[in-house]
Amino acid sequence: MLQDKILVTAALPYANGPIHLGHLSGAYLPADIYTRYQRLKGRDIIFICGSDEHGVPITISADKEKVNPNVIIDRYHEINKKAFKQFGMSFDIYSRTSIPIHHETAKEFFLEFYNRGLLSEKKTLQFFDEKVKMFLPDRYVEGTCPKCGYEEARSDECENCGAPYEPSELKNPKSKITGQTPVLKETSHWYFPLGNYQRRLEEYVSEMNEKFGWKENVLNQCRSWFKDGLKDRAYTRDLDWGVAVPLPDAKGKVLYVWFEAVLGYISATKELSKQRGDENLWKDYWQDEHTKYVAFIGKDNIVFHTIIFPAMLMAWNDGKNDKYVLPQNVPANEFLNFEGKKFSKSRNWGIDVIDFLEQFPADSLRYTLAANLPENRDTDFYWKEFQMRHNSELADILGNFVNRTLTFVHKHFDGKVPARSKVETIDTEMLELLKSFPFKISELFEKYKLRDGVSEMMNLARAGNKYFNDSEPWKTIKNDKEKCAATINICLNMIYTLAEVISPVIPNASEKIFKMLNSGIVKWDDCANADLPEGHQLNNAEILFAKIEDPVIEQQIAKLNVSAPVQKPELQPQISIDDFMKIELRTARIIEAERVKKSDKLIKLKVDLGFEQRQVIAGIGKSFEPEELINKKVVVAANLKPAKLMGLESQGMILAVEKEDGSFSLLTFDEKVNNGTRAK
Ligand code: B3M
Ligand code: ZN
Repeated sequence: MLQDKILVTAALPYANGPIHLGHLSGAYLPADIYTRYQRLKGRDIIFICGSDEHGVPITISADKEKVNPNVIIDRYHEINKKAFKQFGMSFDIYSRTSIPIHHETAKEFFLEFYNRGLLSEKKTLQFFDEKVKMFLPDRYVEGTCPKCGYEEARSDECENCGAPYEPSELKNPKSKITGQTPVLKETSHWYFPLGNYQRRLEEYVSEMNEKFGWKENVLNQCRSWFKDGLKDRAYTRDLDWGVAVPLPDAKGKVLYVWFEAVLGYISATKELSKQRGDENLWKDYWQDEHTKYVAFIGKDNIVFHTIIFPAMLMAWNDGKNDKYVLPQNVPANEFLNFEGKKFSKSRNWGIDVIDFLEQFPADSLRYTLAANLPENRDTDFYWKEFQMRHNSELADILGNFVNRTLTFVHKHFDGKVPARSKVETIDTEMLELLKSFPFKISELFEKYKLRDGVSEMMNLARAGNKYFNDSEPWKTIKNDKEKCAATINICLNMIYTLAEVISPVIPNASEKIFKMLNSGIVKWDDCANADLPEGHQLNNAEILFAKIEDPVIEQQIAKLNVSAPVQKPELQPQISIDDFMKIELRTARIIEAERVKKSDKLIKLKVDLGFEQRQVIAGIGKSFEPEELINKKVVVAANLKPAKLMGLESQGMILAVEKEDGSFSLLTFDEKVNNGTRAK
């Protein structure tokens, strides 16, 4: 039996920057295609989204610009809302987590857990910046790793060697806000006993998977969390931006952003209830066991939607309250990259959605992204592929089929649907095939195989062109007008079905086609039986997709290679020439290289300085294989005091630059320079 209601949520993007194409591919476009399709199926569905406006990502952006976080969230909430609208996202509501109803909802959940004694208060030591009187979250502290000596380690974990440690073990800690040395101060937080829910969560995931087929990438992440064992999690933070912890003596504490952000889906639905003047609307979806709840997200949010949020809902449901539905499926996508690399705002790699849509039609972007969704693995957006999909598929296959048929009707049949009285095998076969498409696409969409559904939709247009070619109406119009009429009648009905099945993916083109057909959209299941009546008057043909010329695309590619202005870094205080000359920079050739055991970062090198050979331990293991390093001529800081890394002595340092993605590029010399030559 079909469930009668569907609740769809799409991850709430942080309102600290503009969304890019990767976000669209990861969660938003799949959610929109699915929702639009379900609406055509006649299902009772609501589609919820909004801005995530709390958490450290917001405060970091605000600090960078030296403004109040409100300025940041107001700005990006509006920008992203507009971008989503232009892209054709058909949310029922695009809410935000700064609204009072959300604060109330989040507090209600917290208090429910607190009052039932589920939360335990634990004391820990955390860094505190006395100058700004604030506790520093992990990303706000930097220091030297107690294990490997890496100088940009975070307060609880080293990015270089991966070692976890207590904040008190970090050497030379510095506050990123003031640059001062923070002190360790006792703080207390409320912990949720996530581990107690492990067994039930495992059962939940496996039951949902058995019944509804979860994606392998999602199951794998769940399994690995279960394997490591779920641990208690602090659901509060020391921060002054967020939902205040609703307890006395909790000044300066807010709810952990992920605790409240997932509840944002519920509060957004409550807001929708208000807007629609229907107090119970949100309960009709969230608290009705017949609701099918589908949460669309990107791969970095999986654990929060398959473990953290379900555990919260289970905990709530254990009380005597109305019970919430849990996600029935979490069809998370992998990432979309851009021209072979990760999107990066600071490196000017990628394009904002609004900029894109100022120059190209939303449908072309939707189609290109949909045809290449990262459903099972990361995929890439390439400008050239975008041009190809637009020109060779949307214009040459879909647009051409519609256009040649409509033009033909206007030329030879006065723009009226001709009769289908003389049908031959080729025609009945075509009609049979036509009927199968909506079912095929339906089956794929129901299983979240949206990319395959999209390719079927283009296959229908392909079949249309083939049928048109094989039937040769330009010949039959001269010698068998009745047959010609049947061909064109069938082509028009194919176009009708096409207009319907493309609607979830490219809604604007769909609307234009229906207008040309002087007709309107019907229920999905009826579209294959569409029988445009004989004599039905059609409207004029319109070009659906104008070609995108090469120079337009080349201009976009050229923009990428201009590097973005980078922020001026804080430079060290000036030094004299004499100070500089104290550093002995000498050229050396790498003669041996091997990985340091139990470290993926460190490589043990032997370098030849001409006057002697030295052992140097370099943290470049993630960027190079040892073999690649042999014979490279590098620059060594040769008068550094020896240091020990993982028990091995390092007698110098190799000069390298760390790129933004964390990988290294070595400063090298050509082989004509003698070993041991001084660089100055
Ligand atoms: N804001 C993370 C993100 O934008 C987070 C998602 C919240 S979903 C409730 O990727
Ligand atoms: Zn380390």
